[in-house]
Amino acid sequence: GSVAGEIQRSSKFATLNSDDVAHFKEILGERNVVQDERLEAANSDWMHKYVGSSRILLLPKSTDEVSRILKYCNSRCLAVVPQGGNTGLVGGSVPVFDEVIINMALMKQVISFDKISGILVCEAGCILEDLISFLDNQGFVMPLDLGAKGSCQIGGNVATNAGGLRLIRYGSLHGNVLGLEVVLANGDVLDMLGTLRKDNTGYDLKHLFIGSEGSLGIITKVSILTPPKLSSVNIAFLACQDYLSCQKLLLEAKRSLGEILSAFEFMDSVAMDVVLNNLDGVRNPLAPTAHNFYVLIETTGTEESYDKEKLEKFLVGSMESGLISDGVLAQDINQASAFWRLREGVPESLQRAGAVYKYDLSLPVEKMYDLVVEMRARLGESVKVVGYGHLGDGNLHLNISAPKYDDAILAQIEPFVYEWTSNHRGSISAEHGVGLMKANKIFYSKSPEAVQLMASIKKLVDPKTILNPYKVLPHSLMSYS
Ligand code: FAD
Ligand code: S2G
Ligand code: ZN
Repeated sequence: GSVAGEIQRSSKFATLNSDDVAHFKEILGERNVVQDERLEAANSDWMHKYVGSSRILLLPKSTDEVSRILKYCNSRCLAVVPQGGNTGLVGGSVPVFDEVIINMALMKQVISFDKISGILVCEAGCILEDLISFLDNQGFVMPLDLGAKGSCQIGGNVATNAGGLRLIRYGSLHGNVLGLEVVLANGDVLDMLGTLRKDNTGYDLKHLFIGSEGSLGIITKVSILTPPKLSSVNIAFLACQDYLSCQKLLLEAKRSLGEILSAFEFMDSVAMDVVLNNLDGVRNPLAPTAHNFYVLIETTGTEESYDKEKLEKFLVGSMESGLISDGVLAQDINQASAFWRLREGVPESLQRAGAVYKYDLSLPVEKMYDLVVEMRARLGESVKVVGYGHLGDGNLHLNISAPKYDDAILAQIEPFVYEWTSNHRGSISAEHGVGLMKANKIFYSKSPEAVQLMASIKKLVDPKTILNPYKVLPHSLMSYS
């Protein structure tokens, strides 16, 4: 990515030597110290846009091993990058230079599950999809779902404060996470693994680590409140002629579907074309008419007939008032999955289409699509400008798809897109985090005083700044040189 080209490896950090390798093998055992071809995947992010040059990948199996590794790295001033499923999209999960990679994949035990309260305690390396399946058998659901569920880990979800497809219903991880166990840079284990819904005794420190992107500590255990699985889930795939109708449809959905609304996603016609042209086995259920916008609505309730009647009434009303120009209600689980595939498949189809510049923005809903229109005017026909995302959360995924990465294109996008967002008092990162990509852009969305306090907290908790250096905070405040 562009930022890496601008920064130098900090001379503060030691370089890995054979004693270090021997020490890691003593702690982890030979097998879980990796220096073979598996390093290549660990050094490159999901988009293959950010590539590091780490010479070692460590796979701890327990909190104690994480503690002993960090204590050692801290004493040696070896920089480290905590890694989960490596599905992050802002360059936060891979080394910039030769940082030691600590991947949590082996720490994937479910520790306890309370079938009455729905409180799950598990290790950070649990893959989201595995937790979804585990809970399904218990009659519960995870309070988040995202397209990366097959690889992302709950530790990475918490570290990035991942939003995803159900935030409109279950809220953010700041509300669902009840406790964390975190290992600090010096090896101290911070046990905040409470399972209480309410605990007002002192500062609620876990919130510092939710969204800290590996820069304040390594999350080793998570305690999370999981909602009961409800029996009636319905999906509708709708078409709108213009963006204003999408907004009005959102308001109408909140009003007339109310408590059963559980997802409200939108994608424009360019996104639909990219999906249809790059994924196999998908089709537009509202063809052959081409529409300008598509909306996926999911309801989750307890009474199938009641919910279906409510949804059908909403669809008929929206059709009559012209808010939607077409629509279809999934008749079975296959159709429901096919509708979700169209939405969840956008990132993968963009990846297959070529180079992609991703902007994950929070914006006032009424203004959101103006930016897509302005970007199209700015960039012309040589690239595809795609607008989609979690409209219910005011979260736009603006993706610019080009045949290949080209700094001339980047120069037309940045800083324009950040300035536009800042001028509309939006956020330059709604859910993906800041990572490496936006470490020096944080001032577009946070005041200097707030960023200064973040840097002070960072230096208090990680004085040698060995945890995920060059990420999240502006390099000017972090004295890497
Ligand atoms: P990684 O990518 O491995 O790491 C992400 C960050 O967290 C890094 O800074 C890393 O250092 C840190 N980290 C990882 N594990 C730990 C730990 N145990 N302790 C401390 N720090 C840690 N994101 C959304 O918010 N919403 C979406 O809807 C969404 N959809 C996606 C769809 C696709 C197809 C893809 C590829 C990605 C999507 N993402 C989405 C982005 C990404 O999946 C999330 O950010 C996810 O939470 C990252 O989890 P991970 O385990 O892959 O973490
Ligand atoms: C989604 C994936 C990231 C992107 O699909 O909700 O978070 O911009 C995104 O492709
Ligand atoms: Zn998203």
